[in-house]
Amino acid sequence: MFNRILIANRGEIALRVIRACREMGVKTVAVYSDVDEHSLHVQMADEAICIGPAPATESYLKIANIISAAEVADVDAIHPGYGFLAENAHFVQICESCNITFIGPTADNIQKMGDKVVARETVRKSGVPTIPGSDGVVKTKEEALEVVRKSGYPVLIKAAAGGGGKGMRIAHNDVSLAQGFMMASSEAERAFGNGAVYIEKYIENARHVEIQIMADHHGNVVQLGERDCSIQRRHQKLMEETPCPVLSSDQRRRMGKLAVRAAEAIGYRNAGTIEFLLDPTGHFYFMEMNTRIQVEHPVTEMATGYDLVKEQIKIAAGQRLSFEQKEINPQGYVIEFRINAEDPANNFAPSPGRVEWVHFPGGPGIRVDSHVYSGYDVLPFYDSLIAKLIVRGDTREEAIQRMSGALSEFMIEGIKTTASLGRAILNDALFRRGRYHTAYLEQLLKDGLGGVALTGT
Ligand code: MV4
Repeated sequence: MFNRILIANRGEIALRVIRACREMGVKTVAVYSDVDEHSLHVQMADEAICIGPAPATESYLKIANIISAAEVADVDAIHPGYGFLAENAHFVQICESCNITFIGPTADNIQKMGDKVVARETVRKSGVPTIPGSDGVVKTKEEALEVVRKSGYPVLIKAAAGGGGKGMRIAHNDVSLAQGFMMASSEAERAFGNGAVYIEKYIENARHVEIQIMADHHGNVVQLGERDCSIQRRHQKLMEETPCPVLSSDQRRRMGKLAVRAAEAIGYRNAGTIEFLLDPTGHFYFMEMNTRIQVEHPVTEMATGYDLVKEQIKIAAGQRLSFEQKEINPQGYVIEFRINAEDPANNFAPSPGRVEWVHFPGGPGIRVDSHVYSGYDVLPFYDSLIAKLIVRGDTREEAIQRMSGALSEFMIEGIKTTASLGRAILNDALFRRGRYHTAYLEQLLKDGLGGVALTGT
């Protein structure tokens, strides 16, 4: 096992990794920017090193600074958390050349899955259904028209280097296709330095269902069940749950098997997620793969009882997965709600500032992952996530009740948060029946939330 791990991140995920290391007897090294001096990850780690000024590009994203800190602190490994350098293949290569273990997938895994055209092609060849569309990159408007003659409208034009909804355009006819093709391509060129785009049939009213994967270095790949992540706003997830309320046990079994097959097809290592789009008729298709531990991983931890971050570390140290597929048995109903420092009454404008006072919920079946304390300054430079409330119940109704109670117990003064939106969703009839899809939240917001006021408090 490693002696010392550097955590190349901040906020709640840095604390999450520190907790896993502590239980494993591994020493931790935090890194922080100037403005994060008073952050909890700095306090909680065994050692902390300043890596630069506030802008992430000058600190948390600056590879040379992270590697220097790792060398100075003499760590064996780096855990990247999510975001920042977590899916940077170049960073993984540099870690390798410095003899530092990157706790995550291989550079090749990241590269392959980062190119959505390669990902789609590789996965399709292994027998996993992908969304009907172009064979690879579409180079011209004429080629785009040719693809649509077979699939029909509507279609989505997606950036090969995109993912998470960046550089996407919908087209309903030849005119919007030609226009969307040009716009998606130039937008992708500007954003990613790679203007390559591909085309998929647009699946309307679909749900986003993803499967958690873990793979060790000994050829073992397991899946730990699904998370329904359809409740999103502008491609930012707000709420996730397991099990997916509309998946039959047969569909669940098939989706799990296909996710394992996709991971095996690319020789995947460590924690990852296979995203599927589930259409209203029950068909599902591979969408993309996330090559990191995700924000919503606690949903799976609460359902399965496994510690996925500890498992990541063990795998990176060369150990075998500590559980087999046949032992994995997700139990109960888990919901996560993300609390962001944003004002839902003001178009979700960021709401940084001092937390004058905060109280977190507790009790049976409730988990809170947060780096915030009374007196903490929510900084404007980074992600607005300030807490994740995760609840588990024996039934979905119990989980909803529990989340409802947890949201009322959550009290914060000084900043605005998305907590009131959680209450509105939990009270919505469609959510309660499990009948929602990826456009649900924007629709709910437009419809005025059935009269429930969004207060920001
Ligand atoms: C789609 C789709 C419908 N059809 N692809 C959005 C983010 C990126 N992961 C891909 N996304 C979508 N791809 C086809 N062929 C609908 C979406 C989509 C979406 C997906 C998951 C969660 C929320 C979403 C919100 C809008 C669109």
